[in-house]
This record gives sequence, C-alpha cells and structure tokens, in this order.
Amino acid sequence: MANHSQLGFQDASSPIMEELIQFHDHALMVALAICSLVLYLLTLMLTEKLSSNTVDAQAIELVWTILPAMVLVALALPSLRILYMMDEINEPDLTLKAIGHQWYWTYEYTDFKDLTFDSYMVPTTDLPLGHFRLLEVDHRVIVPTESTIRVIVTADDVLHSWAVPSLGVKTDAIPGRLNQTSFSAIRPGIFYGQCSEICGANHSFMPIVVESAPLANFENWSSLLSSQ
Ligand SMILES: [Cu+2]
Repeated sequence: MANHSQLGFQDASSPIMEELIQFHDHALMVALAICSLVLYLLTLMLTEKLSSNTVDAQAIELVWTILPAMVLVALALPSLRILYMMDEINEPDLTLKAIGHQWYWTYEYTDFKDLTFDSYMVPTTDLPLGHFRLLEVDHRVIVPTESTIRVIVTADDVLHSWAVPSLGVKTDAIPGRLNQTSFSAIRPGIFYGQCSEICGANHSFMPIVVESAPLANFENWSSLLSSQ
C-alpha cells in the first residue's frame, strides 16, 4: 500500500502492474533524454556555439522531424502492447461482480450460489489499533492467489470507479452498463483501493480491499459464506 511521502508507485502485485511500472520508467527515461538534449542545445545557443549559420537548415530540419517521430514510436509501441494485454481476458478462473453504490460496494461471486455481500468502510471511531483509516472495510473481497479473476464492474446510482493501484486495475462503474477487467494477484496479501470517480458526498469513504489468499483458504471462505 501507499506510504507517507511516497514518490513512486505502490509495489506491483500483478503482472500487468509490473508492466505498467516498467513502461512508466521507460517513458521517464525518454523524457529525461529529451530534457537533457534541449538543455544542452540551449546552453550551446547561449554560449553562441550554435547559431543558424553553423548548421545547414536542411540537415537540422531532417533531424528535428525524424527524431520526435522515433521518440513517439518508442513510446506508442510498448504502450499499445500493455493496452492489449490489459484488454485480454484469458479464460478467467473466477468472476467477480462489483457494483458501486452511494457509498459502498456490493460484490457478487456469480460462480457460487448466493455468495454476495456489501462492503462498507470501517468508521474511524470503530477502527482497531493498527488498521488503516479510511481504507479498511467490513467485508473484504477474497480472491485466490495466482488465478485470473474477471471483474465485472457496474453501478446502481451514479458513476463510480473500481480501482486497486497495486493490481493495476481501474474500471469505471457506470449505471446500466457492464465494464470488464481482469487481474491476477501474484502473491497473497491485502491490497487497498478507493473509488476513483467523484461520486458524491461520501466518495472518499467507499474504499476497496482485495485479499488474495491461497486457493484452499478461499474455498473454505466461499463454502462458509455461500451455505449461509
Ligand atoms: Cu464512488
């Protein structure tokens, strides 16, 4: 999860997030190269080592057309690659339906009989020592580790957005529409997220908690809940 004064992303907990962080670093290196080049050229011009008569116009025009085009390709290709990877729902092991409400989430495990529950934020006054303020919920989403989870996201009233940064998932919840995304948690753990669409007065108070547990633990939990 995020720490105070953290500059970078949260640690990746899914293969897609690892790719996204890698692409972010790649894009930052490109930006650094551009900044360095521009700064270097500015210095040359200020010290009058580079002026319009020192460089042939034809040559420089060729360079400043082709170079940005190559930079754009170097950014666009890896970006598209990840975009298509995120779009792919490869044979999900489990389907989870997340429904946004003002101001809580409802989860339905459509592969099970009657496995559905609401997930409300734990108010600060009820928070046990050591738990995270404005992030803990009363019922967590439990998913098996290293399984492909398909998430169907929708809303019941206004626009919401189901987002878990460390899993690399953010999908708009739109009333009357089913949006689809998928993730696979690479390790057991608890991953925190928040509604990411300004959805009303308590927008900040409908967090998302995904708990990734070994398959056996998940099966225990799901059989307990669906038999109720
Ligand atoms: Cu919301």
